[in-house]
Amino acid sequence: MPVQHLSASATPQAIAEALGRDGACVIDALVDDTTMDRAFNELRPHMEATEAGKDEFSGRNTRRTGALVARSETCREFVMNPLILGTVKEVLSGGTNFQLHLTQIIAIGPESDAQQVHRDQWAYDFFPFPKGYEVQCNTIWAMSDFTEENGATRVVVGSNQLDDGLEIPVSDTEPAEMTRGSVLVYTGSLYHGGGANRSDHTRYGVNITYNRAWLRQEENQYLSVPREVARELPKEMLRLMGYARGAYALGYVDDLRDPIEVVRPDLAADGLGDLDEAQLQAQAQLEKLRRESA
Ligand SMILES: O=C(O)CCC(=O)C(=O)O
Ligand SMILES: [Fe+2]
Repeated sequence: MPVQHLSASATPQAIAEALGRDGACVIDALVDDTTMDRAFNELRPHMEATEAGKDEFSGRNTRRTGALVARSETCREFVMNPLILGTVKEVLSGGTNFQLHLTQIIAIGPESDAQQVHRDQWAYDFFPFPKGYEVQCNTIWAMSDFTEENGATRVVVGSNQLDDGLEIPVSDTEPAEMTRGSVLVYTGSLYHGGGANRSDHTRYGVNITYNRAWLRQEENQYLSVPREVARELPKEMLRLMGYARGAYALGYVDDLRDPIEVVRPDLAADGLGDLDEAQLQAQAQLEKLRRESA
């Protein structure tokens, strides 16, 4: 079954519904060519300086360039895109908060084989999260047209509903073809992998993923984005990067301080950041647990 395409005017709810059913969908033409050109030019020197992967999974002819928040103003816009954030909020609902998990250009060079089919949530030491409980909501922004020939991401539509730990052959997947500026959105439970590149040019995708804030981030935002850069970023972006508590207690600094104060001392007066909300949610969770066990 091919992956469903939605227009950029779709609602977060409609996108989340497609993800709940299929584990993946494409939002067509979310940004234009000029925007993608800008992102590409900002990142070109960093991509050129990036070495190819050192194992089969990373791809021996694939370059993965990260720290996009530090390196590309345009990618900051991608990270904060309201339609994407609205969708993530829907998919990861039922928890206190979510955060940025990783940012990475994936440049699959010619003559690359297909990547092993996997679930991104296997990064969590293969912990078998319950079926239907999503811990990640992920995006790949097409910086090139994605075609079957040049290594479009390969997906198994509906595989979010399958058992964990399956070995799925590439022949059971299909390419999520899309035009440059479109975005593949998928859950951490979707079986997928980078496609083989049989063309003579590199396939560029911008992988930006989000996860529940009680889990560790794949890309360490505190060390990937220098303090001098972080200091200049909008508060909402810092919160998303992890300068916030995950639920009630995770990630505070020294005397239970809100971590955002370390980069933005002026925000100390901002109060407890998202703690108020976290306290309310923690209380509600506790009451629910008590009701269930009564
Ligand atoms: O580059 C792609 O199309 C997907 C890569 C991927 O799934 C991964 O590295 O986890
Ligand atoms: Fe993946």
